[in-house]
Amino acid sequence: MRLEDVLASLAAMPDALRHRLAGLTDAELRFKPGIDTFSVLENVWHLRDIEVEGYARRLTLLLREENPLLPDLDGSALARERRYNSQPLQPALDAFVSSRRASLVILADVAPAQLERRGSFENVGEVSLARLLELWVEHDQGHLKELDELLPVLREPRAGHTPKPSQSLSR
Ligand code: NI
Repeated sequence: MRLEDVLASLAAMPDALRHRLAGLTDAELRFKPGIDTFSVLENVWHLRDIEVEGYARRLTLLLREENPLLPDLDGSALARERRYNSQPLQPALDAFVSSRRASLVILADVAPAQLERRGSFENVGEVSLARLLELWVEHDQGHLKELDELLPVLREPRAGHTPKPSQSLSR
């Protein structure tokens, strides 16, 4: 992906997320179609934690340190430990959006040569900043797809199929 496409995709995520959350009731937000499938709310808290404690942190490490270790995160463990499905929505959404905006400000000043900076991404292997940005976009897109499979089920729970277990729980 070209850098400008990556940045455009990352910048579009807050609105893409808000669009999918619009009009959902509290019960719909928290509805879990299966034990291994995230609710809408769990998806949003997961995105918040992966954004703030995952990608924003990895971006800083890659730009500041030589060959840093970029920690992975265990998304399903965090969802249980932090009781995502018992939390309010708005703080997660606000924190996601504000962290994403701050990262985009940093990324706007990244020089092409910096895209070749490298680190060791736990459970993934050596990555360049360019590759990290692609993984970041893939993570967004994976969760948008998951939400797009879940939302029709919320509207017609009996008619809908059961969504597959949550994907991209880590990283
Ligand atoms: Ni994920």
